[in-house]
Amino acid sequence: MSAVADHVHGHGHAHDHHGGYRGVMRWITTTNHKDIGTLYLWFSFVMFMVGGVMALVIRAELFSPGLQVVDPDFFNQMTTMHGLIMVFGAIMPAFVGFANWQIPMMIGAPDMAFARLNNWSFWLLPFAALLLILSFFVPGGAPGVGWTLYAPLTVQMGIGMDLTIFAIHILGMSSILGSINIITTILNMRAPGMTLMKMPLFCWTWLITAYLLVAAMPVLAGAVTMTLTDRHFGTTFFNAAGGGDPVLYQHIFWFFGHPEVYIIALPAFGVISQVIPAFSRKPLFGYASMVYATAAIAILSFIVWAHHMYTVGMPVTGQLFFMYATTLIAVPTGVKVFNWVATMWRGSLTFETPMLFAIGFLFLFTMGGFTGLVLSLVPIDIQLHDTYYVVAHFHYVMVAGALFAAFAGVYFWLPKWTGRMYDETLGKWHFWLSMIFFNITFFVQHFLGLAGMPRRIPDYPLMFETWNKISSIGAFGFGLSQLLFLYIVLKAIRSGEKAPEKPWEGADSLEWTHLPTPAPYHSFETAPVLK
Ligand code: CU1
Repeated sequence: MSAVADHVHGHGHAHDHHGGYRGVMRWITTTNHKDIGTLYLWFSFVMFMVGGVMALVIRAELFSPGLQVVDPDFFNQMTTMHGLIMVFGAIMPAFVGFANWQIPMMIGAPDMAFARLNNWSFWLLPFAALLLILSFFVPGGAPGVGWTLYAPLTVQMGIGMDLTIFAIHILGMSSILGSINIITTILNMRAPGMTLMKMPLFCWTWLITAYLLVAAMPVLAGAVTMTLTDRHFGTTFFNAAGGGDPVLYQHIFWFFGHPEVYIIALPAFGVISQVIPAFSRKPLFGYASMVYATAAIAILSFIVWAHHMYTVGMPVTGQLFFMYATTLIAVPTGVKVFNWVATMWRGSLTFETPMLFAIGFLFLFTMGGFTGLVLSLVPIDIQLHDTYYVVAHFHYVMVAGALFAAFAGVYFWLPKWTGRMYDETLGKWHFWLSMIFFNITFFVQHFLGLAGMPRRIPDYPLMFETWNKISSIGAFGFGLSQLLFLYIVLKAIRSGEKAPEKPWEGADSLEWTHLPTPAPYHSFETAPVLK
């Protein structure tokens, strides 16, 4: 690493080995994008474990028919907090962590545009997480209303609901501030020669995601604020008795909620679009069409929200509009999947752990997309609404989609981030265990849903027992497999072999993801310095 680059990018790492007060203060006050990226990623992992334990409580209860592990109230609190924590605490911060690490280096910027704002964006998160956890310990406990926080149930909940609303405001602030930072950095701080259409695709997906966040998060803030005033200040936005409408809540929530799906998915697409070219030793196929497909998905994501609400009693015209608009999203998504496969076509493929997770993503995310297409069809959705089919569908998108992409990204960039290699054999074990247990957990949930098992209910008739047992066994296997991931990362950091300059045998992470035009820099560690 050159002295200049070290000064620009490596600041802070010199203090790595100071413990105690200075060590703590360094992480609290850091304005370095790499430090903040690391904080985001570790925070995300901790939340992933917390949300994961909640998932296991749910699966333990559903292992057998009858009530045995938890009472229905606590079960509802688990489904609610599992969802909120995984979406806002685990998945979103993971990709903001990737953004912090990668975007400045990929576009040749010395750091993020607003370095101190960046620090604040991160440090808001632990307080939001604390509020969510705290809600379990107040009278009435956490709100057991589902992560969607539907009215009118939310109006009747205890003070835990208010803590949750406050937490969502803070999470939203963090996301909006982070997005402003990402947009400003990408639009203003690219190195000379780094035009927008030369950026690695990961930067494009985050630029578009950041706009989605700025547009969608305030809508969620509005929804929970209206809930708050309905609860405490005598408004009746969602109360029919006062002239309001509970369905209004669902419209507002899903106007945020559907773009949120793509806020999670687009950065995952970005990671996959870096990993697949690298391990195919070919530039990304159809770069421009990838950019346009990403933008098209983002725009379409704002006009499909009511596909979550086919059963509320909307006019057939409305159902048809939202059905056609939703099926339209399959077109740009298909363009992406085609381009990933075409990138691999006749490439010099190797199958290290990041590529395994990327290919796993490709298969399973595409399957989640297809079940999404199934659910977009009104007559089918009316049958499957609020069943385990829906749960299976979005876990293919969230776990095998977003989480597998995050794993691909961690294994791919860990050598660059830490200077050390992870244990490839153990990495492959982590992939195969995750792949197998994921499918044991979630594939069978399609059958449960098709047979009519409702979601968010702690008990079920005997006929659902077999698949539930299998699903629960899979879930515990999946959970345990993630401890292996923690071990692999810690082992790499502490005693991993020194990583070569280009760890992937000629497939440096940047060279192969650009258009043929030479990028302003080729090596990760020697980013140009802006004069
Ligand atoms: Cu949706």
